Amino acid sequence: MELWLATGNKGKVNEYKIGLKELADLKIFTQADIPSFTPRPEDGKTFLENAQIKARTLKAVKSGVWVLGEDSGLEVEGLNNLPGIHSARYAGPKAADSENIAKLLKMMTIRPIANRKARFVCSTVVFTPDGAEWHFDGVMNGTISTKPVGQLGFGYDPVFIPEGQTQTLAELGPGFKNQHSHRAQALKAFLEKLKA
Ligand code: ITT
Repeated sequence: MELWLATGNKGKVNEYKIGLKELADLKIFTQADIPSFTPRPEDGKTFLENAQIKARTLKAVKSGVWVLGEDSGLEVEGLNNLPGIHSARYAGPKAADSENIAKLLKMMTIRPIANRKARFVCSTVVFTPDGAEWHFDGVMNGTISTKPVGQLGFGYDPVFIPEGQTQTLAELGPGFKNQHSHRAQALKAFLEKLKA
């Protein structure tokens, strides 16, 4: 099975490789394997619309193979669900993960926010080799810590404490994340559909 991931995020790619490792004959490629590939602007209004934009853009140049696009992000209740679909660029167009985290923690102190409940959301769009479009979603609930802790993972992992845990995702690491994350849930649904 040849699967093309419509992402430029290496953290996501690592998690897809782990989450799909039970597929023995799987070969994973990404948009980076096409030197001329230019991603389209993510101007959708929802995670699903943006995942469709990513998957459709790659499918336009890679037909007859499996293509997967994913849009994900962090919704913080006390910030009216921001950064949401803007998670990757919360602190600016080329923001590093550390800058996005710094902005998030600052936003939560400008007007002290008691409600630190948050969720990671993942929306995936898969095109089968014959062009059918499948959707798989996942959500992981948790809270935002007061400071970044841990070195593992990517994005907002250092400030996200999953429900029922006392450590951040960046401390818990891939063993936990690839069982329980928003992305892991979407991947499990994809694997189930493949087996059906
Ligand atoms: P692609 O669009 O190329 O896939 P991206 O990083 O821009 O890469 P998104 O637009 O889907 O991807 O933005 C997702 C952002 O949400 C990501 O950059 C992180 O900041 C955050 N995020 C999503 N999943 C995460 C996770 O599992 N752990 C930590 N942060 C995550």
